Amino acid sequence: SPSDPDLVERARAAKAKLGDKVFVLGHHYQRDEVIQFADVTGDSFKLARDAAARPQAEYIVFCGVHFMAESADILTGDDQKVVLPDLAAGCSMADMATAEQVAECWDVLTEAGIAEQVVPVSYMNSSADIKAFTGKHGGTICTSSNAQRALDWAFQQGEKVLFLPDQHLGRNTAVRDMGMSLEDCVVYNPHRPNGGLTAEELRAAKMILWRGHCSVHGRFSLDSVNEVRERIPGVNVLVHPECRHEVVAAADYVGSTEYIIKTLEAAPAGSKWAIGTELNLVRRLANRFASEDKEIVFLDRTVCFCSTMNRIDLPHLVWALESLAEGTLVNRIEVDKETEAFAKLALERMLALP
Ligand code: CIZ
Ligand code: SF4
Repeated sequence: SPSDPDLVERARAAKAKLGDKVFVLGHHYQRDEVIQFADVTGDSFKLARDAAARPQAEYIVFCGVHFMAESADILTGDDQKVVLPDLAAGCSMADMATAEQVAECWDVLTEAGIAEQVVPVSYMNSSADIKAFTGKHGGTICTSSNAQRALDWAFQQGEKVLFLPDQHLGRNTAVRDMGMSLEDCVVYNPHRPNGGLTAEELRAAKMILWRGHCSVHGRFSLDSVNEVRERIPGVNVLVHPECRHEVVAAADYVGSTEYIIKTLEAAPAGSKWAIGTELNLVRRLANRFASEDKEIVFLDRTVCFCSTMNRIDLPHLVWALESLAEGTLVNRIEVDKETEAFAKLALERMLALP
């Protein structure tokens, strides 16, 4: 739906008034009405780095979700203030691993006598607290583009990996990309005593997967893949590694949002694609490539937008920009110094991955 012209004008005016003082980041999963005001678009890690490369921007308006704004605060300078236009824009996956639960898990691993062999690897989609836990215990962060390199590194440091918080990315990387078996993986459920695992099971496992998942990508099913193949003969199925293992196993191509975009850019005219990632991005790509005769459809028509990503809408963006233009700092996301230092350690290990 087209954006309200009055709001478009107000966003434009507030942004013009702020000039170089503001830098607007737009995650690939944001609405079109918001993306039109983004100075740069990307995945969460690329955006955090883009913000850090703009030290003259005093205000970083992050159109994305809470953990992304935290990551941007961690990677940007102290005098750069990160603003999240709606504080209710969280991520259900990141919320599935709290600091208390992860500390309890570490106690369970200690009790089982294996904590010293375990290296934590945490997906970018996690809170600053979880990133700090990871840094403190010798682990690294990963994205969906470098998860395999992160795991290779981790298995040089220790015998086992605790993968947080997305079980699917952890399992898909271990099994699909690294040749481990499903039996090498166990799932730690933070809502069950001892994670629902015996000490023997923990000792036998190579990958201890946290029981988290994405509420959007986790909804694509094997039926989604089978149905789209029947409906569109010759279709290429391209999915994000946050999808379930059976979906990834049945897909033709698997990769991060940046990989999905590059794959479609390079796709030949006349090709057909079913994409398993967030709907705002899939719709934009379908429109963008329609003129090049590439047919792009959403993998499963019953799956919806990421509801928390969609909380950032044009009214919230206008409110944030106008407040900043009037000199009022609103919705600042600020990670405390100690958390920031350990989280940064984990992020720096990722940056140093071979
Ligand atoms: O699923 C998400 O939220 C992704 C892909 C986030 C990111 O890292 O950009
Ligand atoms: Fe979180 Fe999934 Fe939404 Fe990404 S798409 S912000 S992982 S709930």
